[in-house]
Amino acid sequence: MSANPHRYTNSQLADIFTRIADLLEIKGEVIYKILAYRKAADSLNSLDRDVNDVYREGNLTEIPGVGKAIAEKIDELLSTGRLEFLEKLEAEVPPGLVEVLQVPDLGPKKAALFWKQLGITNLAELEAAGRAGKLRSLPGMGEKSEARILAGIEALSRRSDRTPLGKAWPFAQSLLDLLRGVPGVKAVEVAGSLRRMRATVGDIDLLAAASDSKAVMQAFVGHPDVIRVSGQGETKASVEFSHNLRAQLWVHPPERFGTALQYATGSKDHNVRLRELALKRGLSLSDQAFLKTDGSELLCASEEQVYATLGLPWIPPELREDRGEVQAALAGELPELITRGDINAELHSHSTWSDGTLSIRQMAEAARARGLKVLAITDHSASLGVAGGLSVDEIKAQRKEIDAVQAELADTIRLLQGCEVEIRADGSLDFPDQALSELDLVIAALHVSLRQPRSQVTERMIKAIRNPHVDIIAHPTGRLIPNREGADLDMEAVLGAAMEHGVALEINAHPSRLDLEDIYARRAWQMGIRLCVNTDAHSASDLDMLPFGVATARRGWVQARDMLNTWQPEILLEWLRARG
Ligand code: DGT
Ligand code: CA
Repeated sequence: MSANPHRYTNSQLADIFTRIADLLEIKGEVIYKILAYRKAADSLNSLDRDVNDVYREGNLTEIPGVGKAIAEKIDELLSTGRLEFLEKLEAEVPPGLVEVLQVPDLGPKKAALFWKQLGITNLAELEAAGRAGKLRSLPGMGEKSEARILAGIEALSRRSDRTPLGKAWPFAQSLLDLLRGVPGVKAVEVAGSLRRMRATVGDIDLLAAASDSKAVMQAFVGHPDVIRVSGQGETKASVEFSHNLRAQLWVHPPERFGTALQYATGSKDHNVRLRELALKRGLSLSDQAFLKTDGSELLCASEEQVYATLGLPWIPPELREDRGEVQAALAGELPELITRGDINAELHSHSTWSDGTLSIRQMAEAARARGLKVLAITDHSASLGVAGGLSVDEIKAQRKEIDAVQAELADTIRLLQGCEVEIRADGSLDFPDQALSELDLVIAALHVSLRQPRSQVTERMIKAIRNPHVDIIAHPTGRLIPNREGADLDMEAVLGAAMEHGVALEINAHPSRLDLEDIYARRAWQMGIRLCVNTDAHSASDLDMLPFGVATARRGWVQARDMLNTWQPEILLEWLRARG
């Protein structure tokens, strides 16, 4: 079958629907339409197939969240390269307002207010209005919120152009698929910070093993989404895609692939350590081979051979940051890192009771289908109005539904009723102790007033940790990658309190969070603090974000035993019961 004339990647289509949702929201469209576009965007982002293939098969409406109206829009884009609906919308709502939404904590309502009251249509105009003190007198604004917006604009301009892991990873997989299909290619791998699973990456580094580099180079620079070829030699090429995404490909003969992959995976500092070890053995290690003192080369087809030549076991890429991994490897003390397969439980998820997209029953089935044995439904508490937080009465009603679904699903999965309880600005929790004590699991979280001064926000967090009903602190800093910095917590103090009160800390697996960060995860288990990794799922596909959280845990040297989610259900339940 022939390819459709206009190719879009899944994430490019998702971005278009997010843009539509943003514009509609600024316009003041009814919420369900906006949510439909956001849902379609989420779904496209987490789709495990190329949308162009699904389109050719005529199965667009089988993509979750893609109904007839959205399928027609995808059809129009893929067949014409344009979307009339979006063009009309952009004629109505200034498209520059979408970039205004990038300012931390500035939502569509505010953007609409600035536009309608002051005629502001882009970020530069917003900044000028803020500097002229024109924002403070608008309804719901004040001097403080004006200053916050200016600070937010400044933070945006400082923002690095790194790409979130959650965006780079699926795109890199699609590149790998393309390159694997090229005749003569023996192997293709991701390298660089992406293989090390850093939360953000500067670029996508790819490596191919092939005796002849021509065909694979051609396929790479000829990728339909490439907007610029920034460098091309015989064995190396660099390209740019839209959204400031850059990638480079090295091609090496198969017999040198191990050395090349090891070099390109880095990190630079890890490589420096390896070169030092090589020198001690009378070898010099380059990006291609070991060089012996007699001038002859020692080639390694696999990474294992590179490490073995240095007297080391293979070191998992997530550890290669020069944080003691080479010393540990020399001493035979590398940790046995946690894997996806160790995870039995999802302890943080949302249903339609608050802002999730699936019913409790649907969430339970989705979790079960992914091999989980325990699922905690932890909808938001009342004060998080934007997320449809639950009142104490609603929590009671929800318990009945959970019990009913549990009865239906019998022992195929164990359901827990929890709550993601808001830590209010003063550190008190949203629910009275009595209500908390009736839940199986209490997760406390910061969502609002994140910009409090360090001492205040730290004290607030510690107050929540001290509450005897709190079992887990969700996404501790509240950061959102790439746009929102987390709260300025004194992490030493927070970790100290978590240790003292036996509260577990979450590594939120969603690629826009990855919070707790790797270095604090490592510090936490060293202090004896329990960790857990949760997807914070609002949909079935969110559950598939788990590997990003597991990778962050691995970067923190976490082993299965450190993590609540790996425990057998009875042991986990016993731990929760004992905490009251
Ligand atoms: P990024 O892209 O900023 O997220 O970080 P990386 O680690 O992917 O770094 P990048 O893309 O500059 O280079 C990819 C790998 O190539 C890096 O991890 C190690 C290797 N590399 C690059 N430059 C050097 C160097 O000057 N010395 C050594 N030993 N290795 C290098
Ligand atoms: Ca890189």
